[in-house]
Amino acid sequence: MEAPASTLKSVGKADVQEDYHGSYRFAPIEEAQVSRAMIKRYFDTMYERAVSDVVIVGAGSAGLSCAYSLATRRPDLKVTIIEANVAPGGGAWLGGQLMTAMVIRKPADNFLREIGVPYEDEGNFVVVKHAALFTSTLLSRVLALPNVVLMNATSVEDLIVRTDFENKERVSGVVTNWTLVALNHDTQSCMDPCTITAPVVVSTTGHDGPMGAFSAKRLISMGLNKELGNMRGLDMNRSEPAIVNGTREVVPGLVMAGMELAEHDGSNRMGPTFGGMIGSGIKAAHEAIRMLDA
Ligand code: 48N
Repeated sequence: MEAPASTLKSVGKADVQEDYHGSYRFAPIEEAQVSRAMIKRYFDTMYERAVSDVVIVGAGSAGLSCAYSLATRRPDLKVTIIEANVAPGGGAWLGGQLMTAMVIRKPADNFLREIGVPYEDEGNFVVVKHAALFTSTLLSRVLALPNVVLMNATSVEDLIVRTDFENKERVSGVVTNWTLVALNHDTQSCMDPCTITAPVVVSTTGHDGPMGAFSAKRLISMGLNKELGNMRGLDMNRSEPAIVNGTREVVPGLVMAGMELAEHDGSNRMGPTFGGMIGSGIKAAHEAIRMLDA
């Protein structure tokens, strides 16, 4: 029921004043204007992105590096990022053991210069003074790109799978729900999800854990893969090239990257160094473009 016009009349010329001596004045507003400003934008976006070109699952360092590389190389593509947490960024807000500095081994420092993150050069590696400086800069660059949409507080609960013309199963999108709903399926009767179809899905959901390694585990439970490789012990020199070089289309339609790939392949972990996540995300962007152009 439309609110009475009188309460939604356009306010006169805003008599605003930015004053910090007691007479700060805002432009007047109607509560419904705030609600409608959010509702229209969010649900128009949700409607438009129900069909995307690439869906990236997980906005950690690998997923965000992929989103930036993909969306800048191919501004024609509709890139939609689905992130379960309210706060995107995954594990990249801190370095290791809650310490704040972030170590990135060369040549991944090239990406820092590309997005404009300052660092200290230590020879074979560089140090960003606070991991949040890297993650917040990368997030701001990604969100400023016109062809990228981030849906946070939203979980991928399943994968859309179709049989292609060769009778092979192909991942063709994701099944989504608000994360608070996804976490409460056992407390309420069926709360059905929504869907986003896309010819390419990039899964970067991180280590195994309550929400992590989502696609790696789902591919097994749906019979598209036999078993989880299970990430091996820490070996920085072995793990980072293995993850970057191993980033690939693991089943038709789905590229896996970042620490989720370590769980899928059984490669080593690298601990508190993030160059492998950056390189894996960029490689995933190249893979997605290859698949779309095939
Ligand atoms: O940061 P993560 O966990 O994952 P990556 O692969 O981007 O980066 C991993 C990196 O932070 C490390 O673990 C470092 C290098 N340590 C290595 C080591 O040896 O310990 O980001 C994954 C994101 C998170 O933000 C999750 O909330 C999100 O994915 N996520 C999901 N989002 C939507 N739907 C889901 N089902 C889902 N599952 C996880």
